[in-house]
Amino acid sequence: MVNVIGLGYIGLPTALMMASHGVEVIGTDYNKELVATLNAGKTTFKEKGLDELFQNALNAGIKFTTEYQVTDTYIVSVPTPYDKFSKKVDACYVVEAVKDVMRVCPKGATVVVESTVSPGTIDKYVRPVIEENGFTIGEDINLVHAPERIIPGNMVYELLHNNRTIGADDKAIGEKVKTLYSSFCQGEIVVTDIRTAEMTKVVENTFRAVNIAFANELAKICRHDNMDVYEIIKICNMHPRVNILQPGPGVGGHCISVDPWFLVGDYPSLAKVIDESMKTNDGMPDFVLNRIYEIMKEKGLTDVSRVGLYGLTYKENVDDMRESPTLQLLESQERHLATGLKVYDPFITKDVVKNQYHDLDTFLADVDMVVVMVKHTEIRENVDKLSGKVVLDCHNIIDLPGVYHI
Ligand code: SAJ
Repeated sequence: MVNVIGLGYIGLPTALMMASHGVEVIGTDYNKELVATLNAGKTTFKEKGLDELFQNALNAGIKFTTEYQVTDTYIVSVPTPYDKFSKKVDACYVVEAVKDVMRVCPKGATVVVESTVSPGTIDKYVRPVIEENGFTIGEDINLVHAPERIIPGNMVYELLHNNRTIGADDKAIGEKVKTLYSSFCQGEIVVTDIRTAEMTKVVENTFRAVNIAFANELAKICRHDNMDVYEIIKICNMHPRVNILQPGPGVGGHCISVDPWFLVGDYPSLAKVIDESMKTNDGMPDFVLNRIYEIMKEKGLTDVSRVGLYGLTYKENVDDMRESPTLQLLESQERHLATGLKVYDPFITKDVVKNQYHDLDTFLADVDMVVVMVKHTEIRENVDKLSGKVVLDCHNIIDLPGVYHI
């Protein structure tokens, strides 16, 4: 039986996927409310295909509890935040979860850490926890790092089809865990050592962060001299070896806006390009705020409360607001002692910020200028409702005359 520890954005789909593919699974989370929701037959976040997967897993007998189980395999998928000052990984949740596993696990158990951690974290923080409990790693407990790779918005498909990395001290243990993941994973599964697995995960997200930063920098250069960044990227990408990403209002989520900082924190004198890239991305909400004031001036608009931000989540068609560019922009606005921007997001049904709306038409009726922060399908399907408004489109998706861009 597999005990999946942490039933959040990664742990829950992973547990459901395994259970749906014939593995006996019990999911554990310390959050009683979350466990109660799952036990009441409801999922805890919106994700394409998740409800169906949940139903399949329930039919297959998955169980949810707050208790750690006595079993032979544990998958730890708890969050790894970063310390905003030191920029280093904060492994406290992983450490606590492994400590709790050590209290119940029998000798011979395998502990798989799926949470993203910076290179060296397992050596520095996880191994000591196991050893302090009197276990010898490799003899009594097998330790494995199998970082997740799925993208919010397409998690279920990617869980099935993405290639995976498994890091283990011992090739045979790596192969054993590979067999477990092969129960559902149709991609290639590479077995390597733990430190390499730690590094690959962080490097993958850093690659994307640096490339988004490049696109954002191009947007700034093009804005400075009034060139069309989208046309330029489109033409450049016709070159066989060029593939530039898209500029946007900032980078959110719990991965690309966080993981690269681990490398900056650990290698401050070496990770220069990464450091600059992260600063560029983090500066985008402020850049958008300046654009708003610039456009308001040009259009003779004076009332900030007649300006509305469309989108609160960190990207399209998800309900996840972690590190969202809109939240960053609102914070920045408050720092400048200005408030009043209106906000709406179809995926956020609870009130989380000031001046928030829950209906597109009412929101649009109350604003003269709309800033498209997130390219949800809803706004793509309602472009006509924006005609007559001043529009700042941060994603180049609104095809109307006179639309402004970042
Ligand atoms: N973004 C841009 N321009 C782009 C692409 C993205 O500004 O061209 C922005 C998005 O709007 C969003 C942010 O970047 O705010 C991140 O979005 P994303 O869709 O690129 O990635 P995440 O954070 O949802 O998921 C990433 C994925 N990593 C990679 O693609 C290398 C996913 O595979 C990982 O599993 C996930 O991080 C994670 O959990 O680490």
